[in-house]
Amino acid sequence: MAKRSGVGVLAGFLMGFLLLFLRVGFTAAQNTSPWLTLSGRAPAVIAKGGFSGLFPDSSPIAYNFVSLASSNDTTLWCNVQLTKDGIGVCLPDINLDNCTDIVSSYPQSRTSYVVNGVNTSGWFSVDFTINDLSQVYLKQAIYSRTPKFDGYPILPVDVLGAQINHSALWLNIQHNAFYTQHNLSMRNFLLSEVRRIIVDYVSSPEVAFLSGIAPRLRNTRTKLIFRFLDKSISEPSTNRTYGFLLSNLTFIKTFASGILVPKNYIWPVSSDNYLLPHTSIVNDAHKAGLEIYAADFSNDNILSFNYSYDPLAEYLMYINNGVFSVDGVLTDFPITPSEAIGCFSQLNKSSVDHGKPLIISHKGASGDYPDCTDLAYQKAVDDGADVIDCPVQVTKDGHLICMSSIDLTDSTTVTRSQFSSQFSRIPQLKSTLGIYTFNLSLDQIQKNLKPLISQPFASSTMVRNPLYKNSGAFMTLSDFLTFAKNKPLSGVLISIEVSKETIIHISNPNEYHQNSSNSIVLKTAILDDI
Ligand SMILES: *[C@@H]1O[C@H](CO)[C@@H](O)[C@H](O)[C@H]1NC(C)=O
Ligand SMILES: *[C@@H]1O[C@H](CO)[C@@H](O)[C@H](O)[C@H]1NC(C)=O
Ligand SMILES: *[C@@H]1O[C@H](CO)[C@@H](O)[C@H](O)[C@H]1NC(C)=O
Ligand SMILES: *[C@@H]1O[C@H](CO)[C@@H](O)[C@H](O)[C@H]1NC(C)=O
Ligand SMILES: *[C@@H]1O[C@H](CO)[C@@H](O)[C@H](O)[C@H]1NC(C)=O
Ligand SMILES: *[C@@H]1O[C@H](CO)[C@@H](O)[C@H](O)[C@H]1NC(C)=O
Ligand SMILES: *[C@@H]1O[C@H](CO)[C@@H](O)[C@H](O)[C@H]1NC(C)=O
Ligand SMILES: *[C@@H]1O[C@H](CO)[C@@H](O)[C@H](O)[C@H]1NC(C)=O
Ligand SMILES: *[C@@H]1O[C@H](CO)[C@@H](O)[C@H](O)[C@H]1NC(C)=O
Ligand SMILES: *[C@@H]1O[C@H](CO)[C@@H](O)[C@H](O)[C@H]1NC(C)=O
Ligand SMILES: CC(=O)N[C@H]1CO[C@H](CO)[C@@H](O)[C@@H]1O
Repeated sequence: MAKRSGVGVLAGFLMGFLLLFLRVGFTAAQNTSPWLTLSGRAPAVIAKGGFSGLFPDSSPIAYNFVSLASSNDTTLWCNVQLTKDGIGVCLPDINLDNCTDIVSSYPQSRTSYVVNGVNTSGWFSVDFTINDLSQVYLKQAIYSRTPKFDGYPILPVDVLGAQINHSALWLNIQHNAFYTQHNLSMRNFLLSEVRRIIVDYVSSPEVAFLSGIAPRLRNTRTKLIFRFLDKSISEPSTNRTYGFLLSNLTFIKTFASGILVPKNYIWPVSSDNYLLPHTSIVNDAHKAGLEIYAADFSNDNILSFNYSYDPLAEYLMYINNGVFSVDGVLTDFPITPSEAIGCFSQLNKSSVDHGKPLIISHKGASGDYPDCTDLAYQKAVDDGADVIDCPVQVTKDGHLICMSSIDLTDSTTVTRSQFSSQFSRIPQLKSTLGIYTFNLSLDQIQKNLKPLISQPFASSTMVRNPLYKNSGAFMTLSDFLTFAKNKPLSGVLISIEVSKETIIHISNPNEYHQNSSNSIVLKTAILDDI
């Protein structure tokens, strides 16, 4: 499943960008093998507040960017709030303090209201007219994302529908009960809106709201979608938990044509971040005649180790797993599901190029297993790499071994072995101390050391799968070539990072260090015939 996991580890969303620009012009799939969605069509990509992974959620730039960086059938999602004068605007949060700079224009207007039974303090759209809000600007609400694009105006739903290019529109009505308490009618807003603009989907977590408008929207193109929240939360109009409501999808079908669920309703994740077996909800929903959409996808929040931080791998688990496909995904980064659907689903594995560009592994699938081990190379082959790579180092007794670093402290447990004190300082290689491959014999390495998974992003808390941190076996160059012989590869790459010559010729150790940390190979060879 993890198509590219470990095969060159870059932040997943950046890869998404690169791939898009290589592949502009693809269309969402019209494959020969049918999708396992309810309709048999490709799953929908729903851009939550536009391209909100990069730009402030619901800003004009976030919505406009979707048409540049997503498949052309992407649906735009707007989370509707109502102003004091009854205008619908797109804002991701009922509390404006969370997503705008309102505190600077209206510092005195903080209030508290009960929202679904919870006393909530902040700034609320019910206290401001659309004119008041013209002085308020959107800001990035997730602090790990860039604030560079803060400062765009709040967008009325009308303007989104009429002036921003899109192929479909999804309005989410999260807080009908709250607006009703404030004498504002979401129902009236919506019924007048559908006369002015085309609304493809309306979702809400409130049963009474959807069942109330369902008769009015029957025989229109607007689909009603019931949104499930966390299973323990009570649905405000039935006073039943969402977990309870899930047990009767026939009831949901009486007023909705689909459901939207948190993604963990489908693939639950354990408390230590491993993916548990999938539930039966997708097939259950389809059996009940309901479409099912999955929410909460974002490239910078990939929690389960099973995905190796590869958001593409995550989408493929929901749309191309051989058992079911959701009917759509709600995402902050619409480019990635666009790729998953348009480029990486239903690939013909037996065709020579697997339908994709040449993929060269980076020390095997080193995001999943310790660098250059048998397990890392096997995973790279399983993931569809075309070329696997061996950085060659030399042992004391002259054997050639695949090892990502000449310094054993980088990728083995040498510091916890009987050789832990055999440090040397070799300025041509490293300004600090190291224990080098050429200081131990092959036998000493294989018998006494274990591989150690690399952790290039551990400082940003992206820790690699602890289950495999010392797994796998070291491989000599000869083991590597034997392994590669019968595999469906187009070649191997052998890199010689440090030769006698380079050590002699590099006089400035910093210069070498810079090259080696970028893994630039000084001599490479692609062998077509293994
Ligand atoms: C998307 O692009 C494809 C070809 O590039 C085109 O055939 C299709 O009509 C477009 N769809 C929409 C909704 O614009
Ligand atoms: C958003 O608002 C809620 C209260 O509605 C608050 O608990 C939360 O901390 C806020 N988040 C941010 C990012 O401001
Ligand atoms: C809600 O919280 C605010 C601030 O914490 C407090 O002043 C107010 O009295 C509370 N309202 C209710 C109804 O509990
Ligand atoms: C919408 O897209 C069409 C065709 O791609 C283009 O001609 C038009 O200028 C776009 N409109 C806006 C408001 O961007
Ligand atoms: C809503 O309207 C009712 C009846 O007209 C009134 O009693 C109530 O105070 C209003 N509530 C708000 C929040 O304006
Ligand atoms: C919801 O259920 C709780 C406890 O079961 C009860 O106290 C409350 O009155 C109910 N609310 C409504 C609106 O039925
Ligand atoms: C499920 O909902 C349907 C339709 O509302 C109803 O007829 C049926 O009795 C419900 N089943 C259960 C087990 O509650
Ligand atoms: C996730 O990874 C764990 C550990 O490798 C494995 O036991 C589990 O089966 C995987 N989950 C799925 C759904 O493949
Ligand atoms: C997959 O590719 C193989 C080899 O090119 C070809 O023979 C086969 O027909 C393809 N299968 C499909 C379903 O396209
Ligand atoms: C490691 O090997 C180098 C080169 O042969 C040698 O100079 C150094 O003393 C050795 N270090 C140890 C601790 O054996
Ligand atoms: C092979 C290679 O890329 N060598 C580079 C090492 O770094 C120096 C200085 O940064 C470059 O000039 C070399 O081209």
